[in-house]
Amino acid sequence: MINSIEKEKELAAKEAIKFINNNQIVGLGTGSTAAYAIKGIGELVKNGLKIKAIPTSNRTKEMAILLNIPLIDINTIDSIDVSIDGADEFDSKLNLIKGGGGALLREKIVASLTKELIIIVDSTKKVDTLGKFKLPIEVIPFASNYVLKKVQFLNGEGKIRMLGDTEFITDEGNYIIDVDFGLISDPIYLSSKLNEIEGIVSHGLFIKLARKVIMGNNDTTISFES
Ligand code: ABF
Repeated sequence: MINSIEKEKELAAKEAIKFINNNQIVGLGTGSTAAYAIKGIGELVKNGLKIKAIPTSNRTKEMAILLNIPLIDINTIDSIDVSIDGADEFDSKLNLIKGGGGALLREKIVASLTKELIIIVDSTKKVDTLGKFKLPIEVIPFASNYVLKKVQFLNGEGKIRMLGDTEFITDEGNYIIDVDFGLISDPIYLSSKLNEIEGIVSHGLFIKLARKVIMGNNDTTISFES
């Protein structure tokens, strides 16, 4: 028996893949909600949908290969038509916190190239103010301690994400620092300050990137548009 949260993820994913059309370039997100969308896209491809996909992580790439979804190298294209991805939090302005899955760098690059970024979530992800979820920040290992100190000046308390006894390593070979900034009243300001810190490769504040959020809500979905 699939639980209600998983059902909400599945409903959101099913709704999102309706926006994919033939001959499009499609960004494939990372995480458990995005996985439902990738499975659905695999079915559409099996039934004749012609797309080229760009995965946002190695694990998404592996899933796409297993589902025979044709892939294309991101460095051979100028834009992406539609991308479907998950999120950890979203607010009323469709600003997001992403990166709980550790794929935020490639996700943000794909999102930045995407004309129509569709975010799919269950109902636990909607918040009035971002920040309950600690903000993931991708840093080069050489700068991890330096960045931990710099974020303290922004009232953030960070910890290097571990996997067992060693640091979690991203697909690009970097570390993730998860930072508790408390509730983030001005995500645009915080994003701009983080962008100034040397050694930060990317952070999980996705500002003005999402065009649509489709949220599973009990046995239906609700769509939010920017
Ligand atoms: C990914 O999906 C991440 O950016 C985000 O952290 C995660 C959410 O995972 P899930 O859909 O499993 O809740 O895009």
